Amino acid sequence: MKYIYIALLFTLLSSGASAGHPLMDRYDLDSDGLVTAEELTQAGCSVKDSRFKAADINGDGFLTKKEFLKAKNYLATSKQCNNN
Ligand SMILES: [Ca+2]
Ligand SMILES: [Ca+2]
Repeated sequence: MKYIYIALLFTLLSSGASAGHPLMDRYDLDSDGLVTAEELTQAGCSVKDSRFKAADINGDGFLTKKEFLKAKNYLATSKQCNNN
């Protein structure tokens, strides 16, 4: 049993991507560690383009965990996302 936990922990640590924040896990649908506007839409959020762009600090079209968590209060609120 112990080995299963160790193996699981190792898998989580080595995959690295979305391991970390429950909100990231919810919206990072493909678990690549980045949240796109498309993923937010698929997760049930209505995301205004301007808001996503404001959140995407380096303008690469993806939100890193840092960018996403900074912007979550205006990007992924219960008002905008119907899955909360
Ligand atoms: Ca993703
Ligand atoms: Ca970005």
